[in-house]
Amino acid sequence: MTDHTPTPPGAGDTPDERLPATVPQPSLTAERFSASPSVKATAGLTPQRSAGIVRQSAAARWVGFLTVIFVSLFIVGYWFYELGAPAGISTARLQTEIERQQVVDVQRGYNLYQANCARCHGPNGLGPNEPDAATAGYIGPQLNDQVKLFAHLSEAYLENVLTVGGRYVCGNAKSAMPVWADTGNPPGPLNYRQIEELIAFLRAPNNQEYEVRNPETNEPVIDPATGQKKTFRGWRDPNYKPDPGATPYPACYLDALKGGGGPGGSGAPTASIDANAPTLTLTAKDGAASSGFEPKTLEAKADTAFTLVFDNQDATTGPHNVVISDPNKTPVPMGDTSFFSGPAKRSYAVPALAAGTYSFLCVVHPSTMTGSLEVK
Ligand code: HEC
Ligand SMILES: [Cu+2]
Repeated sequence: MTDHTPTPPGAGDTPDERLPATVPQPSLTAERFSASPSVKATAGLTPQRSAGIVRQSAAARWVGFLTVIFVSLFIVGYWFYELGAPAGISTARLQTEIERQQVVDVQRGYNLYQANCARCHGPNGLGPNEPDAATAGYIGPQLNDQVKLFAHLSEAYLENVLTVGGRYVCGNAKSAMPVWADTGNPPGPLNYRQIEELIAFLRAPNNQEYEVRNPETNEPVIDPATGQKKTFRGWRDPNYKPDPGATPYPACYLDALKGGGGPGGSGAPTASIDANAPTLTLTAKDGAASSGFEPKTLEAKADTAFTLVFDNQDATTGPHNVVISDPNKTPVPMGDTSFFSGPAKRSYAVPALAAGTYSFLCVVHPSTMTGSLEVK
């Protein structure tokens, strides 16, 4: 290999011979690419390249199609998620959220009620009709009453009562019920959330069961007797409808207790006062809610009707009334025994009573304002 070795013949002596054999120009036959011949000519696409384009654009259309399907399904799915699927399959997301919040409010309202209101309105909201009213002396009116809950104890009314205090109820400036809302004048102890929670509890339906939660830890409270979670129900019957002819509940609950319909009234017609009948007098001095009636013992003659005069001189501790119960704890009919605020006097016609020991009490203050009536 010292000198020039001749190139073997046919191995591209000339540049021309080294070029690959020219591919004959294809005739573009694919019907689908029937662009004008001039375009085809300038594009100069090979069949492979055209086939590639066909495949590519088909894939692109698939991608587009699937994207549209995906987005549409997503919209439909989200629609149902947000607004609730038909036929009750699922509830709207916001509705579910509202219900959950409602339950939390009712549970907190229950604790607020037990801590602040139960001592006057009773743990069950029955006020003077609570089973232990005689010893506990609940002075607040009954709240757990379908007639009241139906329209009278509306959200707006409750908010006003809790903001203004008991004087909002019957206009009694000396009402025993204080202001609760911190927006009141003077400000009460509860903030606006607590007021909302209380209202949620007072208006909670009685067809739903709620867990009692520990106010501090928010853990469910376990009943030691049963080992089960403690629960409570709302008060309001959502299906309650007053009688069509019934008069709406009066603005002031005292009016509803008038006319013998109230506690102890027993619906007896008011007997007219006999001027010649003997008279007994009961007095409620200022602060009678704690000091009670004077005197604590009355004496009456057996089988003789008499007039009971109730001299309510108490201008500070709220309305009072007086009812007499026979030895079997049955109220003695003596007319309208509704509460009234002092100073004022009322007289009751008490019918002839058989001998025995009777009791009298103020339904608003049954633990302190009580005494006995000896009929001999
Ligand atoms: C110190 C006793 C007392 C406490 C505590 C109390 N209340 Fe009252 N409440 C009353 C009295 C008394 C009335 C009647 C008002 C009047 O005659 O002046 C009343 C009236 C009401 C009324 C109006 C009832 C009606 O028929 O219109 C509502 C509602 C009420 N209270 C809710 C509550 C709530 C809720 C709480 C707890 C935050 C509460 N009360 C705590 C004594 C109390
Ligand atoms: Cu009283």
